[in-house]
Amino acid sequence: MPDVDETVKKIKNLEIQGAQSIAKESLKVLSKIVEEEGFGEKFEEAAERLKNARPTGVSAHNCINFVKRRGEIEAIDATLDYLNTAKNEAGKVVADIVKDESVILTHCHSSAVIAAFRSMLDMDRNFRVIVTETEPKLQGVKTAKKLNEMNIPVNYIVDAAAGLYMWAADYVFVGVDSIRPSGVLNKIGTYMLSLAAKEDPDTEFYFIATKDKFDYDNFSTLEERSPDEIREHEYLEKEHELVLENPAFDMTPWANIDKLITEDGVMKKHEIIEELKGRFTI
Ligand code: RUB
Repeated sequence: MPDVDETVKKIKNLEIQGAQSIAKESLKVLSKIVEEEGFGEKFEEAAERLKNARPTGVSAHNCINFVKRRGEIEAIDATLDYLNTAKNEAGKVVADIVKDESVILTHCHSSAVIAAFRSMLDMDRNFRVIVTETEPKLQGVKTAKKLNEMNIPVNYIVDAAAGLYMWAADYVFVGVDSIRPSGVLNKIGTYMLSLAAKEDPDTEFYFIATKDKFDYDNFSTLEERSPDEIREHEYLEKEHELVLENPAFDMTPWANIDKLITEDGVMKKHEIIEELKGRFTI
């Protein structure tokens, strides 16, 4: 299955990253399979591999299961449309509530956060963005590049500087991999940012998501990636009596979150818990 192999490889090595992009690319591969062979064995096998390629982002799991339940190719296009529309709607909700002339700190690369910045531009908001480098693999560079293309002023900092820069930030905007009853999963370092924001009474901490990020089936786990991604020093390239660990995601508890924003608006904790009792549908 060349397309499936290639896409799974790109998802695993982060060429395709961010929960929503992973879901979209997975749906596109499945669409080709359905066109050629329908919802048969090949679809089932590919669906399982794609859903499990990145076990923290729950979006692919939800979207693929929705398409399977519907069992018709039209559901794939409808889901792709939903993902774009819902993200833009969530972006508008954000743009409506943030104050003008604000400074926003962001971490990693989230298409939902980019959509919020785009809506803020559409509403003529003035703002600048502090972007953390997001090690390993410097995923913050992707965000900085995108913001530059959008002519949004950027301050780029190393991850360890985020606590110091929190005083300058009015908001922290981060994306979402999975929404759980106990909190929100996102790129490693998000939890630490939430703690720093909580210490600063002038900084609000926002997660920006769409409803495909709710972990209705208790599916997501915190992905641990290869320690090879963090062997940046020659000392670490050799065998030593140390354990190299590379967790890719962490969980931010509800107590540290000011707002979770989706296409439905700002969701309250009890609404989130209620939503988690249902299942993903568009
Ligand atoms: C990306 C990451 C993003 C979420 C949300 O991690 O944590 O914040 O996936 O992204 P990785 P989006 O680069 O390891 O996939 O808003 O695009 O769904």
